[in-house]
Amino acid sequence: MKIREYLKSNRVLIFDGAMGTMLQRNGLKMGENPEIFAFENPDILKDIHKKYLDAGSNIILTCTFGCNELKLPNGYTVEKVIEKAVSTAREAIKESKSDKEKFIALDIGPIGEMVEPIGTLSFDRAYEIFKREVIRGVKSGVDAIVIETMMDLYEMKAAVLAAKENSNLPIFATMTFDEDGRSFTGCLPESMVYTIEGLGVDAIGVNCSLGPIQLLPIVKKICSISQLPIMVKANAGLPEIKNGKAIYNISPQEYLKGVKKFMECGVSIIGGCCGTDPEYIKLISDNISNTDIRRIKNRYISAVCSPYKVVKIDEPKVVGERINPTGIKILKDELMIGKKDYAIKLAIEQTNSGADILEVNVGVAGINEKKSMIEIIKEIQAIIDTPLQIDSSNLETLEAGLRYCNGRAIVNSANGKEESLNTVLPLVKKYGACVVCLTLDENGIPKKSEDRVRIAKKIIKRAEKIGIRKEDIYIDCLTLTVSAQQEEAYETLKAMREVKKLGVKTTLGVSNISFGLPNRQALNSAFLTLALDAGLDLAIINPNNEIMMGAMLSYKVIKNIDKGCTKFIENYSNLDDKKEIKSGEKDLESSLFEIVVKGVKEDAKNKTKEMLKNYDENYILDEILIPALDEVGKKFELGEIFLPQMIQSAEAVKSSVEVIKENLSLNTEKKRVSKGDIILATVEGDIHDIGKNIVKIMLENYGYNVIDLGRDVSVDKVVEKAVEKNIKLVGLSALMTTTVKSMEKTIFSLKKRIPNIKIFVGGAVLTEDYAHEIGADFYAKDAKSAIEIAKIIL
Ligand code: B1M
Repeated sequence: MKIREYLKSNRVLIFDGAMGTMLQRNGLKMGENPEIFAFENPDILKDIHKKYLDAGSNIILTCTFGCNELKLPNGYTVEKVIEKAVSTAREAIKESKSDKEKFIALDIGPIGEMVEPIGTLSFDRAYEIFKREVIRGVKSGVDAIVIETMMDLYEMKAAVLAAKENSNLPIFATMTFDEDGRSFTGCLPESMVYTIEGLGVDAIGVNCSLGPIQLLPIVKKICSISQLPIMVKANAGLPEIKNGKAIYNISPQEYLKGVKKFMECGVSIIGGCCGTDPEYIKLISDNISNTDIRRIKNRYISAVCSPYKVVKIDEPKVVGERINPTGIKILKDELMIGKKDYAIKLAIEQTNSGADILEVNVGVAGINEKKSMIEIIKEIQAIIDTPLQIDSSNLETLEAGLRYCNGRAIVNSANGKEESLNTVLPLVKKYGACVVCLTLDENGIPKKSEDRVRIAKKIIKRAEKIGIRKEDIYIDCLTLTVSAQQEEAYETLKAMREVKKLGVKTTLGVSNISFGLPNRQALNSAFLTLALDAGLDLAIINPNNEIMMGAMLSYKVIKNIDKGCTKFIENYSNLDDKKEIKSGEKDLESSLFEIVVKGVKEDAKNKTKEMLKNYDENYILDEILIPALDEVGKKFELGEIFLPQMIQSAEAVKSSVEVIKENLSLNTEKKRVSKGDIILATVEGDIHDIGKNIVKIMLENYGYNVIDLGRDVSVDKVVEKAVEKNIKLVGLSALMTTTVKSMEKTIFSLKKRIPNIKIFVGGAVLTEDYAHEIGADFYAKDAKSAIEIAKIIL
């Protein structure tokens, strides 16, 4: 039986358990590369595989988790290591005594470097790295591909696309979540399901990081929405570090209890991750091999998402129409020269006004639309968590939008023309998107509702034929202009009512109704309300328009969707305050504060330049930038924003600080005799350097020569540099409780090597007392205190 058939059967599929801990038991040292150890010791690897197979695993993972071109040391290629890993697994299968069906899966883990915007690795580069692994896995003859322990949805998407586009093998895709129910980069399990399931994998699930008890709520969530077989490979509990080793505290019996709970939720693929071994797998196999799996049949609800936000189309939703150069001159001009500021502004503004989804259209004659779409999408999704609708009449642009979108998007649009059905729908299917379909064909837009419904039926049939679900089709019965085609305008609403009966969703660009008439808002809002009553699901409107949003909110109250009028009250109880905000009377300081919190780099730069005309640098730093970052920190802690957004805020501050730095150097004499050398560094393990950089600017401005060693600086590097340069004063920065330990170590080593050296320390986690406790001579609460210290010592 092939794996795909197996997955359709009633039987549970059992994976193996941990590889790393098993290799450690057999001689792998801490810090040693497991893939290389296994490559050099194939007998050990074969023995581990055999133990898992004999314990009852149906499917074993090749020892290739970290086998990518960035991680492997010189002398070892991805091809060589994968080939050997697969052949060793195959030998183990041959020699195993188990009479179960047995398969080999190519194991693919994270690259080890973060993909943009969190890291610097491009999406395309990540794709190429995974592609190389997939190609060799296929050549070596694996039966399936397992992509596991992913923490970033974007990286997962790159891996899945690499697997799909370069093989026909079954794909199992699992991500790793923390106890707060999100991945390390903030991705929701629901976002993983909607995005990855759409891409056409065979099974989906979770692995690593938590034990079965902590994983259960996450597994339940996945089981309640997924349409696929679900896989879980938990850790043997939460690890405790003892003598530098991770100790896992859950016994095989307890693990089995967890497995049974997973299966009650509908999980049908089981294995073990860190800390588990053949004993765990044997117990699972002995106890559940003959248990029928509980197939889940969830009602399918169409949804789109970013990694951080899922928008279910289970009630009328707003698609913000503003990122579209037609009629917005600034946007058009900016797109022509490759600028993205205005598009970002529109994205933020519409999200703040209540858009559930943002449409992105960059169609300007004479520009490279595909490139522009990719750039805008990347910028928007680095800052905003609102899901996207990609709008273009150009197929390449649509595909680019779908490919680089981090999450699940809507395509705008397909229509009843043969060409569109043959080209757009396959793209929608490939990227697992939803699709807006216009009821027009080679003969244009039919006048009568029956004919529009006929086209809708044709589109639905064709979409379903290639595997697009009805629920993911949003039929647009097309708004006609009342001033020109008054008789046909109402036909749109009639068609919508009929189309709704076909089990699809509907959408409309509303404002076209009033073109050429005065008081357009009156017509637009009346039409919107009528359309909503005819079954409109996605209203493509300007969310900044209060009358339109008011009509939407009112409709939801009257229709009993907004229970207890909660949203309506929430939105309108502070109407007066809102008016004040809209009138643009906010002062400059709070604007820069908000710009930083939102993380808009370019605006931060411009606003800082503007502010420097009236305010001094210290005021901007101490009263605006640092409090804004504090706010960002709070939001991060509360789970309101996630790592990518925190990075964008940090970038905004950096660009603002850059302007401040330029301004300071303009106002300071150029040639000055140095008052002495100072080493600055953010300690090992810590990458926060904004505070340290501010201290550097200030010290330089006061005439000191700063040797900046950067961030995440090892103890040895600081000591060596201090010795080499005969330094009298060193400044260390640390921002995390965990890295204060490195600070202590650095101070200890510095003092040991250069007993007379003076050290000052700073960073938000420190206090005066604590600074002395870890051996520092001075504590610098801020940049000004650092200057006072430098004056004393130098
Ligand atoms: Co992170 N981060 N961060 N972060 N980050 C904090 C510090 C955190 C408090 C946020 C939170 O949870 N509330 C938290 C630490 C919790 C703790 O241990 N107590 C945290 C975490 C957990 C993390 C990650 C682990 C998140 C993750 O990945 N899940 C990760 C860590 C990675 C690592 O370091 N290994 C991480 C990553 C990041 C970003 C990359 C996104 C970004 C840093 C970008 C960069 O620096 N290049 C970032 C940011 C921006 C923050 C917050 C929001 C802001 C820090 C900052 O720059 N403040 C921060 C929350 C907060 O502090 N409110 C947070 C402004 C800066 C001017 O202040 O550095 O204190 P500060 O400097 C002051 C003074 O302290 C003093 O002078 C400066 C000016 O007055 N000072 C010195 C500082 N150093 C000095 C040295 C001196 C003298 C004075 O002499 C040498």
